[in-house]
Amino acid sequence: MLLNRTQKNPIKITDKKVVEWKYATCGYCSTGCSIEVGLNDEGHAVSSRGVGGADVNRGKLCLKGIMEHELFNSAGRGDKPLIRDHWHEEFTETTWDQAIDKTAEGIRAVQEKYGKDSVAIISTGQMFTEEFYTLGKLTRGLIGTNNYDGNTTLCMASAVSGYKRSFGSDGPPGCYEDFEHTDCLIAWGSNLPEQHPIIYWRMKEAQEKRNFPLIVIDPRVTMLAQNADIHLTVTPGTDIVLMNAFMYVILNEGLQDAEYIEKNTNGYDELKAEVDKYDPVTASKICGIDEDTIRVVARLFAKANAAMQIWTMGINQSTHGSDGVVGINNLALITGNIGIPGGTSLSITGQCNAMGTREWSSCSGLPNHRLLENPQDREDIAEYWNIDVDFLPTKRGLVQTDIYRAIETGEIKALWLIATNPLSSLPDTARIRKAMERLEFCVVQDCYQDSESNQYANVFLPAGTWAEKSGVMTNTERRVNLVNKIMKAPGDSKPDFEIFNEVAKRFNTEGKVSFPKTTEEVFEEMKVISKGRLCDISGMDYENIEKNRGIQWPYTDKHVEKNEEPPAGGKRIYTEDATFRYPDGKAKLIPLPFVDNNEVPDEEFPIWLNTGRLVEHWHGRTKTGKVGNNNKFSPIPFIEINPDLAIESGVKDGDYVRLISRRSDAIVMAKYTNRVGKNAVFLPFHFHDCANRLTLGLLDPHSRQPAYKQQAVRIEPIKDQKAAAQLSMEMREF
Ligand SMILES: Nc1nc2c(c(=O)[nH]1)N[C@H]1C(S)=C(S)[C@@H](COP(=O)(O)OP(=O)(O)OC[C@H]3O[C@@H](n4cnc5c(=O)[nH]c(N)nc54)[C@H](O)[C@@H]3O)O[C@H]1N2
Ligand SMILES: Nc1nc2c(c(=O)[nH]1)N[C@H]1C(S)=C(S)[C@@H](COP(=O)(O)OP(=O)(O)OC[C@H]3O[C@@H](n4cnc5c(=O)[nH]c(N)nc54)[C@H](O)[C@@H]3O)O[C@H]1N2
Ligand code: SF4
Ligand SMILES: [Mo]
Repeated sequence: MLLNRTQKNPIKITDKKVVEWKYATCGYCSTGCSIEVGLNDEGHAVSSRGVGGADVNRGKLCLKGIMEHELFNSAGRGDKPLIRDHWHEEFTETTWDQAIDKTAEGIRAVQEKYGKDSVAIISTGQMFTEEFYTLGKLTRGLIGTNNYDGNTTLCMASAVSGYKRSFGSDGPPGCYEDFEHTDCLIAWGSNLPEQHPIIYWRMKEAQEKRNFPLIVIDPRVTMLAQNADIHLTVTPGTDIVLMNAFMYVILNEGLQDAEYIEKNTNGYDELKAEVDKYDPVTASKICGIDEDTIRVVARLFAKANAAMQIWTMGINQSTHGSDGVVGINNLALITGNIGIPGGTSLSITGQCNAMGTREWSSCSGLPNHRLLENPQDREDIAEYWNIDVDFLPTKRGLVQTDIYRAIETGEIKALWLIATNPLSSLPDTARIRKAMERLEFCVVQDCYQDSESNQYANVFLPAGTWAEKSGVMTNTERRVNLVNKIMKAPGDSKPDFEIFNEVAKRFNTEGKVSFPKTTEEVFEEMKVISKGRLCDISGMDYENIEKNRGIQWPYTDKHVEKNEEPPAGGKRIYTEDATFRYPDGKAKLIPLPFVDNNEVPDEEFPIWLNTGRLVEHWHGRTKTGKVGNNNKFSPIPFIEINPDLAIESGVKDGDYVRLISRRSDAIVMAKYTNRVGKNAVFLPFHFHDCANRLTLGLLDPHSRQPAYKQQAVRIEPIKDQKAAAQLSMEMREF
């Protein structure tokens, strides 16, 4: 008798004995998956699962989400506040009161000696919106430094800047459902299957049903490119030339939506005059895409009933990052593809709450997209916060990348880092190290004590992370979703929100400014100041957010009054004529001359270095490096290298090699693959003291975001493979 499969080799799934599931939103990427954490009868978190009824992920999670409960018990967490007088001394454990006193005194002393702006505060896209809002109030309303920014300058600044320049405000116009309506999709520099796996799944499912063409523009054969109908391996850093050439074809073949342009935009003539310089033949010589392919894609896009563009870091992280975003918006505007189902220009955001920072942190301005430069906005916020309006600066201070330059020049003397790790994430590590050494006072507030930047801290404030606290986050499609507190933060560590409230007590000595005790109360305050604005959340509360598995903004009290359930307000913005955020309601078409200012390969450094991500890891790996099932896929630094280039360089598959740039060098393993061309290598930036030793990080002139993806290196084989292996093993340590 034949045994059937289950009898022969039964699959056993361990019963984790979950007695209760608790609701949260994933704390890694900006997809914003609804997640439930399973607790056993001892209250330990033993499992994570996707939430079936959630519109975003419909029961699914990627391999980071599925392991997320393991973070609660992971190695390297901080559980006691630590202090020391100089960064090269040993830390000593202390009480919260002393650590917070030292923080406040350190900030005050530097401000008294060198002025208010000599202290910089750098936050993140990885806290809750209520935490950003509270930190913003503390920084702008009480501490009073204008040099306050987030790591979002490394990530979303070009998208923000491009949206503002085109539409008069930040705010992505579309949503994931647009995949279900589109007739053509262009993805610029975005590797969805690895970086936003569940958005990819939504896109793929829609594509299988309706078979729309997918065009991927990326110098590397990513997993998304493998699935593309047309893959354009653009020459690194030249996307705007390609955009101009697409527009050349569209405008010169009369494929534009003239009525939409007339009703909704300004600047057509100026745009046309610039675009006319980029005929496909001229453009092809710069961007490396042949003239016929340029014409085919331009026509496909313009003739589609509804056409959509998405993009991520291949565009934002460039010396033309902001222009790239404007170019994408230009293409959308001239073809009438904004605010319609399937027709949009959708920035795929990075961190879980990068959008929340953009909306509420006050980093680049004041809460809810208000501007420091606008007197009415300053008046409004000063009144809400009960502070003197003259205390607020009248224009934005330095961004993160410029803050580091100001540390070098001695303009900035103290730094408070919150949930960001510049020593691993900023370009040119050696330069960052030198800057950190110059600081007179540094506070690091991180959930992991082994974050590299903590080497330079005078005070370490151990924070809770993700579902060790409660609050909301906004995802890529403007969906506000809730994280409930599921576990207590380890040891004596505290939620960031509580830390901010404690620091606030030291600066709010007259008690004039209110700092509510719970994040839910903060959310209620935010609702009030959002009323009537683009990002209006006045119809939301924690209860209806969880019930709906997230609500997209705008969702207003008016919707609630009329009993209109979500998604009544927020699927798309700019859906009607002339609703853009410039005073006349029209969007701007902006000409984009191409300036060739990148570091490019030459004789000495003949190979492009492209840096980015892997599906299993998160940034500097403080989190995923500790989760076995994530870390084991790629525990050591490696490059993707084309076999032809490798053989020419005397490098075997699996050899350790030395990469050398004008800045420094790094030891990595060489992995053969045809994903990269013969003139380029791809290096994931997840490993300590590796990718960013090599990067140059030229800045975009509008957004000041670094160009992490374009620099030049050379490769040297290594004779002593054993020693190199040892070095590489050390780099995996924390
Ligand atoms: N697993 C995982 N997921 C993540 C993250 C993570 O660390 N790990 N981080 C999150 C964050 S914060 C972000 S910002 C996103 C980033 O998400 P993505 O931007 O999708 O990821 P990257 O790998 O940084 O870069 C994307 C692509 O840009 C391409 N590229 C390089 N140069 C150019 C160019 O000149 N033109 C074009 N068109 N493309 C180019 C690269 O080849 C690469 O394939 O991912 C988020 N999701
Ligand atoms: N070469 C290269 N460099 C890059 C990029 C690239 O593509 N190439 N991408 C850039 C981009 S897009 C980004 S977004 C940045 C990311 O750069 P970083 O912000 O430096 O990245 P993370 O490693 O995520 O750092 C977050 C820190 O916050 C801590 N943390 C996590 N959750 C919490 C919390 O709830 N509270 C507190 N207090 N701490 C917490 C983590 O332990 C970690 O130390 O890297 C940039 N750097
Ligand atoms: S796709 Fe992003 S949000 Fe969803 S589970 Fe994975 S990391 Fe979390
Ligand atoms: Mo990012």
